[in-house]
Amino acid sequence: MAAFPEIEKIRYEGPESKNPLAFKWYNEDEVVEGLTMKDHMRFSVVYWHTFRGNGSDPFGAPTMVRPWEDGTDSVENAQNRARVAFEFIEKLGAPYYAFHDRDVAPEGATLAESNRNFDAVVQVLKEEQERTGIKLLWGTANMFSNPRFMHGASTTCNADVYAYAAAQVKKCLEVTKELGGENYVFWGGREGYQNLFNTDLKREIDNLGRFFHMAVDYADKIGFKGTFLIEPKPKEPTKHQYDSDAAACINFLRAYELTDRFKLNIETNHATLAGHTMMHELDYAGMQHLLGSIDANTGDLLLGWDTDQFPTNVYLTTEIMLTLLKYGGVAPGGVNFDAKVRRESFEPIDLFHAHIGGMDAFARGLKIAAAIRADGALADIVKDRYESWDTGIGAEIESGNHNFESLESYMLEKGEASPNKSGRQELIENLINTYL
Ligand code: XLS
Ligand code: NI
Ligand code: NI
Repeated sequence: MAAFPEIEKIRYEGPESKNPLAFKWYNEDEVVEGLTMKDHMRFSVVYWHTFRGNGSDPFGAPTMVRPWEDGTDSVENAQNRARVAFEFIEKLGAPYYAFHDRDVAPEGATLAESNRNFDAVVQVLKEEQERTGIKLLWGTANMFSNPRFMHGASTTCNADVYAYAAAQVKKCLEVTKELGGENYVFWGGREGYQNLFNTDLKREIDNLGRFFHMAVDYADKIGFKGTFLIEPKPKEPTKHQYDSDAAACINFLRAYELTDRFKLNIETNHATLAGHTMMHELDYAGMQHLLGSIDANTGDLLLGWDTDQFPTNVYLTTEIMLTLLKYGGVAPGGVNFDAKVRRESFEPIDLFHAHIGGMDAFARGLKIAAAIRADGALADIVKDRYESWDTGIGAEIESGNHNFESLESYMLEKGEASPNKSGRQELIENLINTYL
């Protein structure tokens, strides 16, 4: 039985359409900079918020109305939910999805039982992938919800829990491979600390590096070729997460010699929690060739936590798409909506409104970013700003032909530096608004 019988496949109707269940901007076959919108964005629906989010918050009970749920945590209910998930993703027209092991199947009393439950649901996921052509963008293991992970998983003080986490990632890698997953994500849900007095920082981070090497070794053993992605986040649930931002993750990856297999999955709300913009995090990862994928959402200026709202701000999506285009696109990553409907938006149809809005916001961002690039005015301003490096002393320095002594002689002879040019920030901000 269909879960959304009254909803047909969401179609592109153009900006003039008043139909809330149609795309106004996302036209999957439309070609922008030589690639279809579908291939530019590689949209992905998350299993956890969209099919497991129940609307509870620290102050209140679940609110979501999900008529397909039978109220139990059985494998049968999980299998049925998987079919509902694919009906939703198919009607939406997103090419990818992403999951945690424990979102898709119930945890059992033992690891072996959890693995059996997982396999039973994976069978349905596989059938549904084959039926619809929807693909797995990435898998990940939930190593933060169960109480055993209170001190962390790969950074825990309890070696048994570390072993449990390893076994869980091993299984999740096997499943991700079986389902053709294109990436594998590590978000360090409790990999951090609440208090440094009880924490052996070096031991925890060394063990984290060791854990990732074991993951790479096992991937090689089973022939999993997907990219590993670390998802930076500075806090929540711990007060300090080790993978706090792009720069911290990149330093870790280099120190533990993991940059050949790992990239970053950058999430908007995590960037803002870290005191950065999404554009900063993307640019930082991109310039180090470590930009792997994005978790698309947004926070709220008035709320200080990871609210995971759907992105609707076109200025934000323009910044994101401009930066993704700058680094050659997001593939083999994607634009994964790690976002949830508000607890007051409790009806199933709200899931459609939310995703349609996010996809349209990104489609507009893509078109605006492409227009900015085609026009070239912004690029010209930046080029002009750095013009002193293109010839003369700048070019000589950049080719490695100077040292402190030679630069001192240069400046002693010249006496004073050439005058600065205006940064033109306001002009640039006005210019960006002309494309919106
Ligand atoms: C939590 C993270 C999480 C990861 C997957 O804040 O965003 O949802 O994306 O474990
Ligand atoms: Ni998040
Ligand atoms: Ni995320």
